[in-house]
Amino acid sequence: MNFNAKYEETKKYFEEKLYSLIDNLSISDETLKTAMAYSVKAGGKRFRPVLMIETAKMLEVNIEDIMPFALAIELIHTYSLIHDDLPCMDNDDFRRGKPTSHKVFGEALAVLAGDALLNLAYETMLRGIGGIYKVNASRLLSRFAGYQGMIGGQATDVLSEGKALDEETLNYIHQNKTGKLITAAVLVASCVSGDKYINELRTYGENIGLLFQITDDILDALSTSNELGKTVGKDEKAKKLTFVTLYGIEKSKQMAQDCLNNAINAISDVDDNEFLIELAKYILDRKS
Ligand code: GRG
Repeated sequence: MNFNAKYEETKKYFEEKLYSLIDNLSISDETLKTAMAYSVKAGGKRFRPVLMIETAKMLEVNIEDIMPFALAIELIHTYSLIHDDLPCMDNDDFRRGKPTSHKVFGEALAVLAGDALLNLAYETMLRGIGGIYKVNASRLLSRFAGYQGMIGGQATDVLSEGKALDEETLNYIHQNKTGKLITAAVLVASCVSGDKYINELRTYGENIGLLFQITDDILDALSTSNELGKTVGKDEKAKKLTFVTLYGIEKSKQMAQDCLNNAINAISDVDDNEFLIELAKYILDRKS
C-alpha cells in the first residue's frame, strides 16, 4: 500500500466536500461567511477526518454514512483552533502559516466564526441522522468534544497556567484536550458500523492521541516557525509543563515509541489494518 498517496487521495476527496459545504452556505453577513471560510480553507492536515473515513472503510461502512461525521469533526477542530489562538487563551498570531482569525477579522468576529463553525458541525452531523448506531455516534462525538473531553482538557490547561503541575494532571489535560477528538475519530466510525472492534479501536485511539501530543511537544521544542506555520518554543517560554519540559527530549521520544507500539498491538488482529498502522507511524515521523 502506498500510504502517502492514499492519505492524499482521501484528504482531497474530503476537502472537496468540505469546501462545497462552506461555499454553499447562505449567510447574510459577508464578513462572517468570509471569516468562517478563511479558517476552514487555511489548510491543515485533515488528520481527524482522514482517520475517521479510513477507519470506516476498514469496517465496511459506506462513505455517505460517515461523511457528515467527518465534516463535523473537522469543523469542531477548526473552531477549537480559532478559539485557542485568541488573546484570552494562547494568544497566537500565526496558524497554518497564516495570520490567525482574530488578527484578520478582530476578536469579536473570531469568537463568532468559531461559534458558527461549532453549530454548523452539529447541524451537518445531524443531517440525515437515523438509526441507533448513528445516534450513538453523535452522542459520542458531542461528549468527546465537550466538557468530558476536549473542552474539559482545555479548561484544566488554562486553569493550570503558572502552577506546579503533577504528572496526573498533565496526563488528564492531554488525554482530553488532544486525545479525545482523535479517539472520537475512530470510535465514531466503530459506532456507525455497530460497534465493530470498539475496544481495540479505543486503545488504538488513546495511544495515537497521546503520541500526537508528545510529537507536538517535541516539534514545539525542536522545529522552526517556518516548518510548523505557527510560533514555536512557546511552551518553554511560557514555562508550560509539557512532555518535553517534564521528561526531556530523549524520554519523550521513548514514550512516543511506546505509544506507537501499543497502538499497533491493539489492532493487530483487526482485518485490513494496514492504513491505520501506517498512520500511527506517520504521527511519530511527522514534521508539522
Ligand atoms: C478552545 C475549546 C478549545 C479547545 C482547544 C485543539 C486545542 C483545544 C488546542 C490546541 C492546542 C494544541 C496546539 C494542541 C496540540 C495538538 C493539536 C490539537 C494540534 C493541532 O492539530 P493539527 O496538528 O492541526 O491536526 P492542523 O493544522 O493540521 O489541522
